[in-house]
Amino acid sequence: MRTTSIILLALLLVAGTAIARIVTGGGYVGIDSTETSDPWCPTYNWIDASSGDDFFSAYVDDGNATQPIPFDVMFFDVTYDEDDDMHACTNGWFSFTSSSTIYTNTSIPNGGEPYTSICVYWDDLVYRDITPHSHIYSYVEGTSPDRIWVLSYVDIYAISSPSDDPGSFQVQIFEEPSESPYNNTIEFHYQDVSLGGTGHDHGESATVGMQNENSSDGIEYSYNEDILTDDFAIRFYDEDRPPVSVQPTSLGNIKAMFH
Ligand SMILES: [Ca+2]
Ligand SMILES: [Ca+2]
Ligand SMILES: [Ca+2]
Repeated sequence: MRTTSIILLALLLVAGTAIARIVTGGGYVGIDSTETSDPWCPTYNWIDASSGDDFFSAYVDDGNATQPIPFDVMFFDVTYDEDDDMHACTNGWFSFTSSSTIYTNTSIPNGGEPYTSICVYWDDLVYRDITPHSHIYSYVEGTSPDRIWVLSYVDIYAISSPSDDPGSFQVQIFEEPSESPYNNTIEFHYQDVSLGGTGHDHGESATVGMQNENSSDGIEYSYNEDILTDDFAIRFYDEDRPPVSVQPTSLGNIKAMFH
C-alpha cells in the first residue's frame, strides 16, 4: 500500500495549505476558488458578455429592470421558466421575482427583500453613463443543453466611488439537462473588486450569497467582509449532487478511493 499512502499524504498536504471558505445553506454548498484541494473548486473564468442585452442604458442609482430567462432554472428547488423575467438591480443583485431596489445590504437569509435573489455584490452601487460606461448584461454562451447564462456587471460604481474606479463581477448559471432533479449550479466571478477605496472594496460593505423566494432560507458566503479579490470565483452547487466517486476531476476519483 506504499503508493496509496503516498497519495493520501499528498492529499493531506494539499488540504493543509487550503485557506479557503466552504459554506452551506438552503440545500447548496458554496466553495471558492482558493479551495484547490476540493474537486468542486471553481476556476476563475471571466466570460465577455458585451454582445448580450443591457438591462439599462442611462444613469440610475437604485433601479430594477428585466430581461427574459433563456432556459429553465431551478433555484432553491423552484423552477423559473424560460421567457419569464429575470430582474436586475443596480445594487449588485439579480432576482427571479423581485422588483425591489433595496440598497442597504443585510446578512442573509433575512426574511425580506431582495426575495429570490442572487447577490453577487449587494451594496449601494450606481449605473453610470460616463466613461467607462456601466453595463449590466444578460448573455448566453454555448449551445443547448450546455449553455451558460451570464449576468454581468461591468464598470459598475459604488455610490461614493470616484469616476475612474468602477468594479466588474458576474454570475454564471449553468444549464441542466431536462428532467434534472438538481438546482442549477451558479458561479460568481470577480474581475475587479476595487471600487475606489471608499469603503466598498473587496466586499467590505457587501453581501455575497443567495436566498429563496420568501427569504426563509439561503446561503451566505460573506457579509460586510473584506474577503473578495480580483480573479476570484465562488461556486454554489446542489448539496444532493452525486457522491464524490463521479465528481469531475481525477482528484475526485482519487479521493473516492478513500470513501
Ligand atoms: Ca444605488
Ligand atoms: Ca476598479
Ligand atoms: Ca453596504
